[in-house]
Formats: sequence, C-alpha cells, structure tokens
Amino acid sequence: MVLLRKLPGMPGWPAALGLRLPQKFLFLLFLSGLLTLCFGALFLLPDSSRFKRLFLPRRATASASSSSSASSSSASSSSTRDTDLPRSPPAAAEPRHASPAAPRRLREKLRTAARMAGPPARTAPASRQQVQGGESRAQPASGAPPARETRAPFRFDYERFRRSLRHPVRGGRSGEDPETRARRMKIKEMMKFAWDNYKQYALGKNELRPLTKNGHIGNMFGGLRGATVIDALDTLYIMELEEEFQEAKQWVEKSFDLNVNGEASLFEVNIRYIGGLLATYYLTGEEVFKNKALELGEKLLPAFNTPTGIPRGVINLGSGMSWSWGWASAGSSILAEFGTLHLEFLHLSELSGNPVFAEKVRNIRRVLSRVEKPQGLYPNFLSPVTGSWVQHHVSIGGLGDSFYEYLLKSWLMSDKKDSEAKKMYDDALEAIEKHLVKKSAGGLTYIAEWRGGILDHKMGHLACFSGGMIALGAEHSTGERRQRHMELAAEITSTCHESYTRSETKLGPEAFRFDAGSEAMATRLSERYYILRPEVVESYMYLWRLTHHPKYRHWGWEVVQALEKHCRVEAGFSGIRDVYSTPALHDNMQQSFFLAETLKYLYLLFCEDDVLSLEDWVFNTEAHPLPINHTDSKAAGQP
Ligand code: DMJ
Repeated sequence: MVLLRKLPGMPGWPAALGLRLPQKFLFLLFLSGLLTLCFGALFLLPDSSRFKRLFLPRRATASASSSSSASSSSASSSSTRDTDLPRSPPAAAEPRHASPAAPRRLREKLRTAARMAGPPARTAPASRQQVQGGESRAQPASGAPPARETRAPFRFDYERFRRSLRHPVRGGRSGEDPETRARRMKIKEMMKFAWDNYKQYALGKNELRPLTKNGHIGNMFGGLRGATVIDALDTLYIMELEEEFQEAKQWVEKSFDLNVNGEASLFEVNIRYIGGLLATYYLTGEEVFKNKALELGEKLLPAFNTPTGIPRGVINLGSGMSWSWGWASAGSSILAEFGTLHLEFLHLSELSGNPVFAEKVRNIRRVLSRVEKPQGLYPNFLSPVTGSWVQHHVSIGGLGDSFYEYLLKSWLMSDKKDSEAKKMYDDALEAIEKHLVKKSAGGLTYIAEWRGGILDHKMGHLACFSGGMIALGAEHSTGERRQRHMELAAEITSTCHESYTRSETKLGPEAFRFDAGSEAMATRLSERYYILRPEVVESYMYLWRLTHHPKYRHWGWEVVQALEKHCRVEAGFSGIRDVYSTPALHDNMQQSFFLAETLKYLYLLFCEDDVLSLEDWVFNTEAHPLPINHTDSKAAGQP
C-alpha cells in the first residue's frame, strides 16, 4: 500500500507508467494476486515458522518452537509455558530469553538480583553461581547463530550439600532405653497403618476418608492430586518405611501430574507440595523430587504480579490467573499465607540457580518491613494493591501464625546471616509479649487475639505451635531474654497441654477460651472438634529437644494413646467432632498433615536428637525439613 501512495509532486505509479483505466485495473489485480501468493507461501509452506516469527508477536511464537524455550527445570514442557511468558517479570524472563550477545548488562542485572536474593547460597560464591545459572539458561533467539561461549547448565552440588551436614539424616546414635524404642516403633506402626489404608482406598486422591473407605479431592490444591503422598514422603523415609517410600516415590514418578487447571491456595501448595518435594530431594538426592518442585514453583510465580508484589491467595495453576480469597476483607492477602513462602522459595532459587524465587520473597519482606505496624503488631490482612493493612486483627494462631515462624526460621536457615529476619522476629515477639500474652485467673499463660485494640481471650489450636517456636528462638538467645522466653514457651505449651487434659478424649479442641469462667476449654459447639492437628505435639517435640524434661515425652505418649483410642478406625485415622464427648463421632477425614506433621513430630519426640537434628534442619510449617545453609568450614563431613 505504501508503494502505491501518490508522492507529492509526482504522478502515481500506474499513471507514471502511462496506463489507461482498464489497464490500471488489470495491473492492480495482478499486483494484489502476487502479494497474496507471497504471503500464502510464507504462512503455509511446511517450514514457515521462522517467517512467522518475523510477523507474529513473541508470545505466540513460544509455543510454535518449543525447542527454543529454555527453562531451569522440566517446566519447559508445562502447558502454561506460553501463557506465562508475558506475565513473567523481567528478572525471571531475562536469563531465559536474553541473547548472549549482551552479556555485560545481563550480568549486571543478574548480580543485582542475586544481591537482592539475600544470604549467600550454600555453594559459594552465590552471586557467581546464580549468574552462571541464569546465563546457562539464556538461549539464543531461534534462528540466531549459536553462542560462541556456552556454559554448563546450572547444577546443584548435592554431594557437597550432604557433606555439609553435621549428622546423618536418620541419626546414628544408639543407647536409648527399650521403652523409648518401643514407643517409637508404635508410632511407626501408626504411620504404616495410615499410609497402607490411604494407599488401598485413596491412592492419588488428596486425602483418605477412612469411614467410607474412599478418597477425597477437595478444592484447595487446584486440581493437583496426591497431597497425602507428597506430605507423607519424608516421614516414610525418616521412619525407614522403605517399601512404602518406594510406593510413594513411584506414584510421584508415574502419576503426579502438574498440568492441571484449577484454583489452588498458593500457601497450601507451597507448604505441602513444594515443601514436601524439596525436603524429600534433600533427604534422598532423587532428582525427580527437585524437578517437580521447580516445575510447580514456576507455576506459582504469576500470583506475585500485583502492584506491590504481595501475592494473592488463590491461583489457577493452568492459566496463572490469581485473585484474593472471597472471604478476605476488601481483596486482601493473608499474613500467614504470603508470609509463609520464604523458606521454600529460597530453596527453589538455590536448587535452580534462578534468583527469581528469592527475589519474590525478598520483596514481600521489604513491603512488610516498611509498612507501619500498630503498636509493633502485624495485622493479618494486607492489600496487595496498596500495601496497607486492611483490618486490624492480630493473631499468633490462624491467619498470622507461620509468618512469625518463618521469620525465625529464615534467620536460622541462613546460618544466622539473615539478621533482618531476626530483628523482625524479635520486635514482633516483643510486641506480642507486651500486648497479647496474658495470665488466666487460674494461672495459665495464653496468647490472646487482638481486634483493633480489643483483646479476644481465646487461643486456637493452631496457636499452640508457638510454644515450640518461642523455645527455638530462646535457644539461640542469651541472658535474661533466653530464660524469659524459655519460660514463656514452657508455660504456653503447658496451657496447650491443659486444653487436652481437660477434655474427655484427652485431645484438644480447635479453640479454647479464657473468659466467662472458662479456662482452656472450648465454649462454643463449633470449636469442639479435633482434626488430627499437630501443633501441640510439635511444641512437645521442640521442648523435649531443648530441655530434655521427661514430661514432654510423657505428654506425647498421652496423645498417642488418645489417637489410638478415639481416632483410629478400621481403615485409617479420623478427626473427631467433639473432644468432650465419647464415644467419639468421627469426621471421616484423615488429613494429609497427620502423616506429614503429627506422626512425624511424635516419632521425633521418641528419637535421639540427631535424627533430623535441629543443627542441620529447620522444619517448614508442614514439618518438611529444609537444610540450614552451613556457611562455616567446620562441617563434620557426614555423608
Ligand atoms: C498445617 O497444614 C500447617 O501446619 C499449617 O501451618 C497450619 N495448619 C495445618 C495443620 O494444623
């Protein structure tokens, strides 16, 4: 068309050729036929993809030439790859797509990203590793000449990591008393029973329904299946249930499908699936677990594409669309959800060499450290659009809990290098001590909830994890603070124990109160249930390891007996509807966290301290162990 446009002062083309009207018409007809033929050839000939690339936008070409797209993991085969491309932030996209022809600028950017990613990687020097990882994934645009300098793809040095551990993962000490061993064996039998029934009636579904002997899928995992398999893997491994571990591994290899299309909780997928896969990779060195974790991790990235970078709570794993929970006020994101990604995402970067994951969670940290905290407290609802609090509800239980846990554990996991996390944890705990820690009329210490300055004298079962967390923090403190926090941890754990002993079943309710004459008991019908939750035995495990006071093992054994008596049914374990009445009414659900957490913490309570030693591991909030980044050179070199 441009060619035929009449230029000022010049006759038009056909006129310039001295043609008459019918001839002009014929000439134009001929010309347009020619053009149609040329374009037809470009697009219809078998090997036309290179031409298409010239004319079509980059996004559409990605799927046309899968071989040209590079990825840090098997994610390259993912069905979401092309829809992910335009949404990927520059730092994620650059290493994959930048041409090696501009290496200096790329290296600069990657170095900046690596610096933002926080503490150095285990296989130092971190920034160089990450840059190499990034560059190694950078591919020449299809059709461009091959790069002159090709580097080896990023490879995490697993052997070196194993040598850095101070204790064998399944322990090596002997000399325990026969009773402790017998109790541990009993818990191992419970795990086998829970697994065998899941395998028989529900393999591949998310949970077992032990009364009706079938599987449950639910809508928390966006179409992903096998939550119980993934959650159980590391527990089976640690308990040396070899055959069962192989069954679970085989399911992951053959049946675990990540190409799903459904609405998932970002938090749940992260703590259960990514946490479980990462932990099992670190324990076993089997690549399949690492690859699945990385592939799934990439699918979660679009949730961070918000004005502040604070992710939304729900993501469609197929389309990458994300949104906030309908029940969360004014489209807010939840503190315990976006604050519980840090540990896993740092490991995704560590294993892939791709800084994008670490960058996402460093950004969350930045937003949180800047926002003003009412009386030093962190409310549970934050707008991902404005980065301000939406509602002033503070809780160390549901909606807040694991955010505090991850601050402390980020510091520990970084070999105490992440001092920002430690400071945020210390400051938050100080505010909690000042405003939320209370003593009941009967002398029980508890942590209340806070609603815009008004206290709600209630503790959820979920809040009972805090005894273990505060003890773990105290262990790494000094002086008066250490003693004060250790006492606080012991008192809270004791209160949670009371919530168990005051019930008919010796299991604790979902929430218990300290008002209207009530002490550590549920006052509402709707709070009387127990769904096999782990938080109380989690605290027993930490308190045992850190104090060796025999009461914690004693209390743990009480729980084992109660589980056997009230929750064990013919085909697995079930939650119960009312801890205050017997015979128990079962809820027909064997939660996946029962295998990931409750049974694992009980087992560890009766193990020697070197099994998953706290010197080598931090547990994510689903009890999946992630390794501490030992940065000193004194590692004992245990294989
Ligand atoms: C688990 O999925 C995790 O512990 C999470 O942090 C809170 N709730 C459940 C178990 O109660």
